[in-house]
Amino acid sequence: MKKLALMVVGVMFVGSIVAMAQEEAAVPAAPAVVGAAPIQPGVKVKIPHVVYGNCEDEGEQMFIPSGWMGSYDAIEFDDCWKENPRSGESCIKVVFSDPRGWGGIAWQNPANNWGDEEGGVDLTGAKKLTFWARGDKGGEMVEFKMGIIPRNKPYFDTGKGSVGRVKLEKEWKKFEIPLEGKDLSRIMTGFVFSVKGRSEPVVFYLDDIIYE
Ligand SMILES: [Ca+2]
Repeated sequence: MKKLALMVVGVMFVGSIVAMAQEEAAVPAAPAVVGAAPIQPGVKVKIPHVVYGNCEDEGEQMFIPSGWMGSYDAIEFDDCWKENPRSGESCIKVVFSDPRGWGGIAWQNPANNWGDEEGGVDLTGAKKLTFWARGDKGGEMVEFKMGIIPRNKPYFDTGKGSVGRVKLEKEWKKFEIPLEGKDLSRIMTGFVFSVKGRSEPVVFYLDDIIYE
């Protein structure tokens, strides 16, 4: 069982490197090939669509924070953190404690899908992805994005967006990834963060991740 889990993590890691390399290259998407098979859309949801609000909402979640990347064993993830949530009773607390590595989590549909299985969510109509974040001390650097499954995968993300790497403050602050004009008909990875390690553990909080 443990061996299987490690194999899955290995595949995830390779997938994330490919996704990062593609993003850094910033090559414009190739024009659609005439006669290519139409893209199968994801499950249609109403907008606004809440990716995360409170841990009690878990039964309704479309996107699952299952895609652990990089130094995944240095990530602690608690989506029922009760101290100082931005809304309701809970928020997400993340601790990353590999000083030399990087780590991240992708929210996937279904869980553990890196684009090889059918899935995805149709978020057509959303104009932005908003979320709230704060750092434990202030000054934490974290990158946020969505749509990281590249087009060479059978079930790729039809659209992607990012706020880049941002500096968090000690107080809750709202961030926004603009989505107007993007094809949101099949979003496989609804939310992604990645963080580089520092000499001390990087601790930050997230709440109210919403397509609106
Ligand atoms: Ca909350």
